[in-house]
Amino acid sequence: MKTRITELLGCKYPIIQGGMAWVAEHTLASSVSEAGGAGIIAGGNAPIDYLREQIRLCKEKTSNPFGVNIMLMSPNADDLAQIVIDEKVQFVTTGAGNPGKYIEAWKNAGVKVIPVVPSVALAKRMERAGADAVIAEGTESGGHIGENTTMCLVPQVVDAVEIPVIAAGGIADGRGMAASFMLGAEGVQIGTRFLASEECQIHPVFKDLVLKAKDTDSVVTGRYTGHPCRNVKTKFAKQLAKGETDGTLSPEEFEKLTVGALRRAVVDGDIESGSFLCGAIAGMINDIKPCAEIVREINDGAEKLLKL
Ligand code: TUI
Repeated sequence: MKTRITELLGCKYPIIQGGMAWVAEHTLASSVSEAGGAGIIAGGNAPIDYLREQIRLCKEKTSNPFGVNIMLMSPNADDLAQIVIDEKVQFVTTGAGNPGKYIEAWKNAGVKVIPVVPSVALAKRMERAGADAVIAEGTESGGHIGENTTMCLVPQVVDAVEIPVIAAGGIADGRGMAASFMLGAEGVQIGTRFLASEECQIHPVFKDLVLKAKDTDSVVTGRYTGHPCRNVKTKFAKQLAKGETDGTLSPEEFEKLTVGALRRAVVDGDIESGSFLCGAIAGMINDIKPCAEIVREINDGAEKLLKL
């Protein structure tokens, strides 16, 4: 399917991999790009040398376009934003904030800019600031989320801006992609489905949690800290959610317990104190496949439905 997104990014399919902190490293990103999608390396909270190395390793594995996600709450965001320019990365997605102050420098360097937006207001601001596209991300997504759902947010953003819109949140197969296109999206961003890919480097315990998850097995924690995150409903996540709701855990204690929790989940598979970020669609994912198969099946499934 050719859309303004495949044209913008120079990829075969309008399927963009989510910029999952700690998860989206060069093996996953290059595999998605080699499959004809748009792979992404996550800057997350990483040190700048780590990101530079990951970009270089990715270039060795694929000559197809790939991008970098800048998590704007990172203390290193300024330096990570500059590395994207120095390394001539094709496109950047941003999350957890307003990337306004970087957009001009990225555009001047020829880097395509695609901010994640949780609202119509931010989508319009990003368009005015020169963004090439936006990702309208619903609350079904894993990780840091906004309030509105994909079904409600995507058509409202599509109506509000002229630039192309990528839908995200709760999309993991051809049906989700076709539905997104019916809402006016011209691409999809997919995270959780790629957690259960062969090339994804997360701890096997994490993959198993995704495979075993049912429809009711994700929970949002951290609303009261201002950084709500959707996770697999482990005992740890349930404890956090309970402490938050019944007032037995102060926001300070919550922050203390969750510092380093992404790393503990992804690297150590630590079920006792790791935060296993994942989307509400995890219940639908029951097998581990190569990225190439995932990308092809989602695209072909959507194409078939959209031609009906
Ligand atoms: O960024 C994400 N998902 C993430 S980031 C992350 S790492 C993290 N760790 C601890 C605390 C918080 C994050 C894990 N998952 N998705 C994109 C996204 N962006 N979702 C929501 C937003 C967002 C929220 C507010 C984007 C802009 C925004 O605007 C605020 C403003 O300044 O207008």
